[in-house]
Amino acid sequence: MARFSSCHRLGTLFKHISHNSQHLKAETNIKSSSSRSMHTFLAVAQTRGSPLFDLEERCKLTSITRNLSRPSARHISSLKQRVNGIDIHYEKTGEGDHPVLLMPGALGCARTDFEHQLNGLSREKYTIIAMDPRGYGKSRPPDRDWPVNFLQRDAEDAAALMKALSFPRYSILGWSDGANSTMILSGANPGNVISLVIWGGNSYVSDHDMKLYKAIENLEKWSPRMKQPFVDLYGEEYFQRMWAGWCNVQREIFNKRNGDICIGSLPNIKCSTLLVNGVKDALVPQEQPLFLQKHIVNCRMVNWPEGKHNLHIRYSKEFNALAEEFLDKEFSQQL
Ligand code: TYC
Repeated sequence: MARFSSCHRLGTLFKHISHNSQHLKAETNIKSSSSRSMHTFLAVAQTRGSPLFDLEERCKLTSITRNLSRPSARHISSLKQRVNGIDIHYEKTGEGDHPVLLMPGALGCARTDFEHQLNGLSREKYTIIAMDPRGYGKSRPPDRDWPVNFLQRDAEDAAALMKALSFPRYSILGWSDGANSTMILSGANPGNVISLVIWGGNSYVSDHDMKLYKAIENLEKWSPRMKQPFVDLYGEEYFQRMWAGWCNVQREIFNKRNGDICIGSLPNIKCSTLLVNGVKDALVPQEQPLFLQKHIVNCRMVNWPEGKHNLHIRYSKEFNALAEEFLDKEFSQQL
């Protein structure tokens, strides 16, 4: 963080980046073939583009896939592995030579966030490990707590999990907070990561984010439909406690770490990185992917014009195809 400590607020400082296209290194546009009609949502009266709208959409889409007792289209094993003193739950499928770790977003877990990848990515090419970070999903106990370095801790748990499962080298797909912990893992363990696919991540907390937290913090403003999947997963009390913890720790990162989530890790990411940019992501403004693209050495950004925060769920077929093409190329080059 030392390098950036002179900046009063990173978000303000780097806002100009989103207007400055000369930072683009390799950038591709993707056409979303899916043309689903927009859903009508209840309660909170969100307008398109508002953070709650995106959250609601994520919840609705994940609730479609969230029924944990539903038989899966393919065999997925639910397993536990003790790492760093706790039992980490993970889902495993596939028998391919290429190990791929999936890292979920805030409050999410393997089954809520990656049902479409667990069922959709090739089981012949990949061995897929989707992890529930500690305190999320079925990686309880312990309950989750919120040290300011909670994403570093998730990164260490994930690296330890893959080591314990005897995967010395693997690729990672990381979404949102999972993208952030994945960038930390890759920066700290460059020798272990074959390639990286990230989307919905943010490497710093900006003024914009602080305003966003104010809008989404109060659970009373969430519609029942929005809350229900989390309540089903965690129960009302634990969900409320976790959400408060997550919002608080973002503020702590802003105040105590000058907003730095994982900026220092970016130059240490040596592997080839595919950054999928949901152009309509209402949670993560465009300055964030542009910043990542600028600071990750070997980074290709693909713009998804219709993509929102949950693009891997909404456009799962296209997303999986894009990820597979990238993963396969990187894997063949390292052989
Ligand atoms: N990182 C959050 C997640 O994992 C999404 C998010 C990003 C929320 C930025 C707010 O300002 C924000 N779902």
